[in-house]
Amino acid sequence: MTRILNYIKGEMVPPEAGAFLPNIEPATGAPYSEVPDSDSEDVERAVAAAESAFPAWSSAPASERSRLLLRVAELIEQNLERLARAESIDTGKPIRLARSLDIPRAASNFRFFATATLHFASESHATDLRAINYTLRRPRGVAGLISPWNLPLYLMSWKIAPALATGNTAVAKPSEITPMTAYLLSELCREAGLPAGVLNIVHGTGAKAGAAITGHPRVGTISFTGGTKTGAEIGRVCAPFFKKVALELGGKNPNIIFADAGLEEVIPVSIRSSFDNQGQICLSGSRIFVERAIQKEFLERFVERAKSLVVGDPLEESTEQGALTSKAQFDKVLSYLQLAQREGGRILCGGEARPAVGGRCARGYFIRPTVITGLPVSSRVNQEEIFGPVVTVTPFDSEDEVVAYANGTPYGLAASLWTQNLSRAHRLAERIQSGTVWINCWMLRDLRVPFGGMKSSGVGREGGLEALRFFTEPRNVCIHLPANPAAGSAS
Ligand code: TXE
Repeated sequence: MTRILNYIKGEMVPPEAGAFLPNIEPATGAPYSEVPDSDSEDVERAVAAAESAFPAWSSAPASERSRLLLRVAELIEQNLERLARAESIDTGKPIRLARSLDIPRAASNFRFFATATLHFASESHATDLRAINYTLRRPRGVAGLISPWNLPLYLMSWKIAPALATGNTAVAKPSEITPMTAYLLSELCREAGLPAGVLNIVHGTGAKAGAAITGHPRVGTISFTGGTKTGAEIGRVCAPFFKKVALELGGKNPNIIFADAGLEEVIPVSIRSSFDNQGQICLSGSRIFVERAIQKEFLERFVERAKSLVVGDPLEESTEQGALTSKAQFDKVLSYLQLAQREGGRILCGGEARPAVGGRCARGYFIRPTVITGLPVSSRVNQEEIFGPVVTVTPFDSEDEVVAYANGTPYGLAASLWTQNLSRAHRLAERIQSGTVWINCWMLRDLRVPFGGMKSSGVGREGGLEALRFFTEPRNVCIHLPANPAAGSAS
């Protein structure tokens, strides 16, 4: 059984206390590797390593940092198949998705920030003829990077790449539920020749290793992606230290479909926004609102397509829906399916656990794509993040009504809007409280755009310049320009 190791000061090391946790393959429900159960001792060593690497790394030419990060990107691409297979086994996601989305995106993250930093510039402000101000942007020191289990390498690299590119060093903690690709990444970083201590990866639980990072007085920058409740706890821990914190949290995203949208396009994209990665994407459109005139036709076509999705062994090429990533998540989603019935919902398809995925997957955490109607927008199922292959469909009659529905949850991460009416699209994009609004598309990502949530979906933005700014400290330098004495005497 593979024993995952921590990556500290350039070395692969076991946790100091020697404790490991089982790592479960969600498609089978069986342990298949072991992950370090690291504690504050391990985090202390990682922080010390990151601190001692900081002076050289932060003062190295940007082109040198860029070269090394581009090398990591290349190695990810060269190891695409191995990483995709590891991600699929660890998370339960279809290998096809890991191969086409997760791993290529991890390489793109490194490539993007390795080059973005070469073009990063800061502002200058001329104060009449009296002074020139310029903004000096310097790396902040040791960054703590904590990522979740739904898109493990994709989201971890989205934090590591900008932190390192701007000259910070880092202590990263992947989710204990999906540690494998972060472990493989640490080996690739060694192969790329990343100097010791620049990146350290400490594995373990949130309560122990995670809390040791967020509570560490010398880790001044924290970037976290995960659940809203955990985000609140991290905010509470970081506040007394005045840490710079970015929190990317949950979503309960509306997918709004007007009658003038062409269903030919709406249906396949809405299937993806509902069920890709078993609905375990913070951007999933889990609340579908359909204009009443087309509700019947939409439901017929959408449910037929949802029923036809191939649920199966994530390692099979034909599989479209794999397993949920953990037993805890599986139980959570099932509890919401029961709640939906208690709240008066009608389950049009799915709703059951463990469909006929036999063989080695007979004990895996599978749930069929589920479509529910008839629930009030105020129901718990429509208010709380389920994070599984479950969507609700609700009719609406007017723009005002659907805007109220869209904004009527504590979340504000992403929204999709389908219409051919351009004025309406702009009007609603402005009114919907959401960090991202997609018009006639979903998850069309550009790495340069600001990414993050409003309300309980988080604080701060990642992506492009926002990330480069987050990981640097702006300092204003004001140079006084005294009047020219020679000019004065001449007059
Ligand atoms: O995530 P956690 P959980 C949502 C989703 C899911 C729910 C709970 O609804 O059902 O959150 O998932 C680390 N200090 N999302 O509990 O706890 C943890 O080890 C420091 C949405 O599994 O948020 C892991 O590395 N770190 C989401 C990371 O936080 C702590 C993706 C995320 O785990 C910590 C995942 C602590 N006190 C879940 N406690 C999204 N936005 O995409 C935990 N961690």
